[in-house]
Amino acid sequence: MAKTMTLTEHAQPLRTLSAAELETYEEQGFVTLEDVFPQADVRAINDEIERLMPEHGDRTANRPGWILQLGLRSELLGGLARDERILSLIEDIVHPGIAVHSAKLVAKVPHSDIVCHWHQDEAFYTKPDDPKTHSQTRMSIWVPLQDANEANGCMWVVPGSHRWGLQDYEIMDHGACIRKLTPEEYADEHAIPVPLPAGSMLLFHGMLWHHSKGNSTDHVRRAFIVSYQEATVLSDNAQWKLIRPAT
Ligand SMILES: O=C(O)CCC(=O)C(=O)O
Repeated sequence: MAKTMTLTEHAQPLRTLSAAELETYEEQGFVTLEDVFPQADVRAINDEIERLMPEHGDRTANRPGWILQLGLRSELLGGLARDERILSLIEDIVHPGIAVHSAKLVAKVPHSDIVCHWHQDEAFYTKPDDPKTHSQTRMSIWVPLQDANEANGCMWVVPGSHRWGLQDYEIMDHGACIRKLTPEEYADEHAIPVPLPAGSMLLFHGMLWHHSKGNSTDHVRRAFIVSYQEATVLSDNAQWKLIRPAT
């Protein structure tokens, strides 16, 4: 019989963003937090991903090892997207109410030169002509499931770029994130890497310019990424899930 995996009970009281962390998020467009999930949870999540991979793992050239619609494929990982440890950290950013926009596993297989091009998540989420897709608070959390560093393809960001609005992009035929920002050279010049230990968290604004490079190591680099938006945005995205109603 398949073993049922569970996550650890979360600590009480739940952690919220400090005033300084919230200020960093507002000014820089991102903030990092260490030790959000204990290593026992990171192991349980990786075990669940191994279980899902044969059936649901992406085998395309651009996104090997990714799993889209992750929250819908696993009770454990759907529950993780609704985990109070995450919600209490984002509730001062995402309001009124909280809804999931999407949840997925993003991966860098060993010895891969597949980049995730410079992009803004909003370029994928907002349809300019459809007000139902316009969110004021949309943001993502990115939780590395292995220590992420420059060698295995950690995230890179351009601090403050969330303030500059939606940028022009071109559609690429290769790479994991195909809506590539056209100010790419500017991004490369002003970017900083965001290395993070497994179980920590990068919280970032839907407009923040970000990307990741290849993985030159012998081991996979995975991350659980969930995008949230205020519950009043009635997206027609099939994955849209209300977590906390707007009160
Ligand atoms: O994990 C990565 O390499 C980047 C993923 C990403 O930026 C995204 O899916 O929007």
